[in-house]
Amino acid sequence: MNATTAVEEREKLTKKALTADHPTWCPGCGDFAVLAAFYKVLERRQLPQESIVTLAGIGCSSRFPYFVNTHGAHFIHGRAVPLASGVSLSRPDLHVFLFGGDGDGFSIGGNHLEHGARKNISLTYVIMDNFVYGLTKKQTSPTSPIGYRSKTDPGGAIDQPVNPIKKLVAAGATFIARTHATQINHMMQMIERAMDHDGFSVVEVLSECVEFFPGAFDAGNPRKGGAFSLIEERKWDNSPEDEARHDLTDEIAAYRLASLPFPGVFGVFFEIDRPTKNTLESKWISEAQARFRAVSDQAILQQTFDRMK
Ligand SMILES: Cc1ncc(C[n+]2csc(CCOP(=O)(O)OP(=O)(O)O)c2C)c(N)n1
Ligand code: SF4
Ligand SMILES: [Mg+2]
Repeated sequence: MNATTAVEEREKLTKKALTADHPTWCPGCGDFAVLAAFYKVLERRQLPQESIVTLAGIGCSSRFPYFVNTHGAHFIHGRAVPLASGVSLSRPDLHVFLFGGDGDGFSIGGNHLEHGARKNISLTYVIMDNFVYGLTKKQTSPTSPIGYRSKTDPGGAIDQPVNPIKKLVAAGATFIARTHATQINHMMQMIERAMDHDGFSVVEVLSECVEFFPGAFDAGNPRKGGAFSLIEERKWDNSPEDEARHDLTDEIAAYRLASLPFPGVFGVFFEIDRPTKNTLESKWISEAQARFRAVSDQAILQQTFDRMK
């Protein structure tokens, strides 16, 4: 091997290379499994390390970027989608991953989530849903079930919770999946499929807060006597049994699956192809640049200022 080859050859991306700070989550927190699944996916995919970005808002789950040795930022509570949108639009060469909680995504960041989804920004958003505000020590979250006793609802929550899948379908997300933090292989599959989707892809992970909502997801965990029921996807193989399988492009069918009683079903609920804002905007930028090919950026700016005088 000559010196040039040695320089060009990349070192394998290992868990060791991807590990940053030691996670500060409580022992047994479901978020550890999500982090382990993410490391494994990155090891399997061998993406160039410098092309990976992990971003988050605020919350226990949003501490994720501290623990991953890639580009990253821990941003303002609920504002991770706009940050990630800017990174994704300006750097189409990067893989943008966003991590956060139910509070960050559906409460304070709910409005941003909807606009990221309808614009179909190219990014992968893993929402670690624990049905509670963990970091701030047990307030009712938008996904807390009715009756959940918390510091903000000592008599039990009274408000109808958000249904994440229905909200995402209605908002216009183009890939929506649901998994459970105790099902590591399934969680990895869902994250990989979300990564492979070009558009606003979201994976809701039921990730237990052992401190403030222990046992919340036992009903979806076979090891705790629950049922982890998978969505059977349509194969389009003209077989009679295929009729009963789930058509991923059918919004109404996704709603129907999302309406099943808790713990519901797991897998991909919805996936369609729709042009991303990334593609539409870059086309628009290159068309505009072609029109002004001979003029420098500074001259264009000056002309604009002159027109405003
Ligand atoms: C503007 C603003 N409002 C409120 C807070 C306080 N706060 C921090 S994290 C959080 C909720 C986090 O819940 P979630 O997103 O579900 O994450 P978890 O801790 O459960 O993983 C709240 C209300 C804040 N940091 N900033
Ligand atoms: S408070 Fe809950 S969500 Fe936060 S680290 Fe502890 S177990 Fe995890
Ligand atoms: Mg939470």
